[in-house]
Amino acid sequence: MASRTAPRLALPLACLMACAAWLAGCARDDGPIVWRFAIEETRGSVQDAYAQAFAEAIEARSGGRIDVKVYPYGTLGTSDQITELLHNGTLEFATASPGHLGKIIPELQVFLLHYTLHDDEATNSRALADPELRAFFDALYAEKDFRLLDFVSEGLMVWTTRGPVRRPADFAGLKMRVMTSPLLLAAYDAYGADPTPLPYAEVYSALQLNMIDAQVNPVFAIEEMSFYEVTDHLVLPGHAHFVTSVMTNQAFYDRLSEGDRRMLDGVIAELHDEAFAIQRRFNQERLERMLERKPELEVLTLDADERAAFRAMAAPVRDLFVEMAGPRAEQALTVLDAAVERAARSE
Ligand code: 6CS
Repeated sequence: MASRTAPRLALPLACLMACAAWLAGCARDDGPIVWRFAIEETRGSVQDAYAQAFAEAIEARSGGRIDVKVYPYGTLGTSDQITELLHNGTLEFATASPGHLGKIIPELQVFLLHYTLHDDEATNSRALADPELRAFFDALYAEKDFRLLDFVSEGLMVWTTRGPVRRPADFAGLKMRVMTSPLLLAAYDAYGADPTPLPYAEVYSALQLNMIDAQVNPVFAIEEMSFYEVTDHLVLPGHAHFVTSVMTNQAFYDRLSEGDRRMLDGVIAELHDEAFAIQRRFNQERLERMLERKPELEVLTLDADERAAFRAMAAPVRDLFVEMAGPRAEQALTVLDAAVERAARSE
C-alpha cells in the first residue's frame, strides 16, 4: 500500500468560530484562570473519570487559582474537531486516541496493530510510560504543535457483533465499524471484513439501522454507549488494547510559569496508575451491569487456537503499517516492541 500524506485538520470555519466564541464567553476576567479540557467520551466514562481527577488535583494544588472545565463528548464535536480546537488554542487540554489522531500523526497507528501490545494489561500500562517510547512520540506530537502529556490504557478491545465470530471466516463481508485512522481499514481487511470508519457518535444508530454489523471498543464504552442493546454477541479476541493520549497545546504549555508546569507534570505523572485502576474497575463493573440488563448477551472468549488464527492473519499488517505510516513507522514499531519487552521484564 502506498504511503499516505497526513490530512490537514479540517473543522469547518463557522463551527470553529462558534465554538471559540462560546468558550471565550465562558471565561470571566475577575475569576480564576480557566483551563478547558475536552474528552472524546461521555460523562461517566474512563476519560471523564480521568479528567475529573485531573481537575480536582489542579484546582486543589493551585489553591483555586485555576478552574478546570471538562467538556464531555457531544458538547464540542467529533474527536477530529476537538483536536482542531486544541490545535488553535481554543482548548488547553484534550484526549486524542490513535484511532483518530493517527490521521494526523501516522506513526501513532502502531498502537492499533493487533497482537502487538502485551496480553497483560498492567505490562502495557508500564510500557506506555516507558521513557524511550515517550521521547520518540514527544517529538512527533511537537512537530504538530501538541505536547504529549501521557498515554493511557483504557482496557481490552472487544467486538460486539450480531452473529457469533470465532474465526476469520466469520468476518467475510461483515461490516465492522472502526475509528477513522486508515490502519484500521487494513487491520480488518486482513480478516476479510468490510471495515467502515465512523465517528463515535454515529455508531449506535448505524448498528440500529443495520448500516454496520459490528463495532469494537472496550467493555465500559460498549455499556455506556449502549452498543450492546443493538448487538447480540460480545467477543473477546484479546487482539488489542484501547490506548488514548492526553495532550496540551504546545504554545500554552510554553507560556506556563515554571511552577505551573511542574504542578501540571506532577499531576499527570500521578494520574498514570490511577487511570489504569479506573479502567480496570469500570470494565469489570460495566460487564456485570450489561449482563444484568441483557442476560441473553452471549460472551465468547476465543481460545488459544482461535486467537492464533487471527494472530496469523494480522501479522502482515505490521508490514503494511511500515509502508503506510511514513519513514519513521519502522522505528515506531521497534520502539514499541522494545518498550513492551522492557515492561514485561520489569514485572
Ligand atoms: O470508538 C471510538 O471512536 C471511541 N472509543 C472510545 C472508547 N473512546 C474515544 C473514541 O473516540
